[in-house]
Amino acid sequence: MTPSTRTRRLAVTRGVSPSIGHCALEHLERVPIDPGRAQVQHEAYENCLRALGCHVMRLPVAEDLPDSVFVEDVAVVLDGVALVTRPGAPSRRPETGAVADSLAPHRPLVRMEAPATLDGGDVLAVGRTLYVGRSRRTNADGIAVLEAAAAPRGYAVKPVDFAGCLHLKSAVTLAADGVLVVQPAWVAPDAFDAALERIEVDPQEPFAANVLRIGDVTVCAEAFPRTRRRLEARGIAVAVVDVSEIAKAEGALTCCSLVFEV
Ligand code: CIR
Repeated sequence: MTPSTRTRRLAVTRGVSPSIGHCALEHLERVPIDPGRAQVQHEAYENCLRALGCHVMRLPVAEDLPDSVFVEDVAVVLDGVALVTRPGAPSRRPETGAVADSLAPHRPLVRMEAPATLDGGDVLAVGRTLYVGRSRRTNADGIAVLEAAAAPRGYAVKPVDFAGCLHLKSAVTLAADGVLVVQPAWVAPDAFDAALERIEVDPQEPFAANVLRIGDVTVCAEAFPRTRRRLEARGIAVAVVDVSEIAKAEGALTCCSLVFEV
């Protein structure tokens, strides 16, 4: 590979807002969140991404945007295009500007307009297939806008029903090439290509299906050792981070970054 064709992996993140305690919630009871502790965990998460070869581009903290650490929801970055979403929660719509500015040097942008809504947490990319959760945050117009942006770049969009959690990626993510980690109580495992292998979360760890694949390593949350052992038993290399404070805001691992090649 010549230097001119070498790619690097970028991870866009955003510091934890001091107002995170006022976050949007769908399924969790509101409990106090320590912003300082969440920020320490977030920095450890960023360090984990760096250790896995990402160049971390951290956007400035937005004091008045409680959920702004969850950058995944405001954009879907694909090969050849980035869709700036219109998040389903109105309180989150002002988050898009800073993230769009960070993506503009790297991808042509498509901006979603009303009445479409979509949260990036509902979009699971498996190669050129985009599974999209129909949720309280992601409506049919949002899915249509995603399809219009993605199809010309060779992506197929497949809507998926799920229930019981905030986003599709709370229920299923990619644990390795061709391997899903799934919470079967929230999404039917047969909603996905039959060729994909499935690892179910341990029944004692309902929130363990959100893992973050970076290259050949899968980042898992410290809170879910049983499910992590299932991945390890399958031969998957894992890294572990503690996101317990961030989890109180109904966020997890994929939510806190937008990772893509440049
Ligand atoms: C929200 O309700 O939008 C935030 N409190 C949590 C968003 C987490 N994002 C994600 O799962 N992709």
